[in-house]
Amino acid sequence: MRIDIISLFPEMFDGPFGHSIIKRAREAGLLIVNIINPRDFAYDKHRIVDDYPFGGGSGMVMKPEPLYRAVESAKTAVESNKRRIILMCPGGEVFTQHKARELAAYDHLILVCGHYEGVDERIRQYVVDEAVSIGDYVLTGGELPAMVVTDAVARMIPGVLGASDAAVHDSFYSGLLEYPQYTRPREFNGWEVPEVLLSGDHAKIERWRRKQSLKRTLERRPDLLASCVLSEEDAKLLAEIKREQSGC
Ligand code: 4FV
Repeated sequence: MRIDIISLFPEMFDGPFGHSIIKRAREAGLLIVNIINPRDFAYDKHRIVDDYPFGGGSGMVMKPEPLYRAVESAKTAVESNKRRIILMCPGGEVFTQHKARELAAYDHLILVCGHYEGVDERIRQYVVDEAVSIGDYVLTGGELPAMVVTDAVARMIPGVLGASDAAVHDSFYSGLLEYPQYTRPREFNGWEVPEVLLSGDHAKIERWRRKQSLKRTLERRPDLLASCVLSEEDAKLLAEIKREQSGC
């Protein structure tokens, strides 16, 4: 997969994309990340990329021309019929694991990072395919959201997480919160590891983990429980959890 990111601050990406899993994925050629600075497409003497909002108001708005040309340069640089152009902004569809899996099916993503008060509306209207938000809060720029999307999508690329099925055990993969994880030592500060995990009985361990995921999701994110597909076994486990919670 190739991800072109349109940003006025290319250096911001050095850190997050220069370490660990993303760095290895890039070195392995599983992921190409390229940052394009719209200022390189501002041809006036002062290379202006933002201007005052029509109609007045505080702050500056990113101009359409440098952004348009930057996106066009990314489109012409790569032959692709599975491309998605996304504007990172608070008004977009809220990003989820489901969205990450959907975007991982493309082979070319172009992520447009706004800054200041945002980008000229004609970019959202005529240049991008969709807008995506990482959450209902306002950031100083679209760079952090672009990093979040890149990280979550990269994990879904086969081979990026090493063990091919690692992502399958993800939180949210099954729509439930993840089960608790433990590692050595067995006892720490008098804090024990649940016996079942040391039993070697994989069926019991799988059942315990599924029950823990259901219990956590019921307690912390019942909204998720409502939207995921539960098996017969899950229904039995949920009844068991509720009985235990009601002390019966
Ligand atoms: C944002 C978000 C976000 C808004 C104005 C950048 C800022 C500035 N993007 N999810 N939340 N963007 O706050 O994606 O241009």
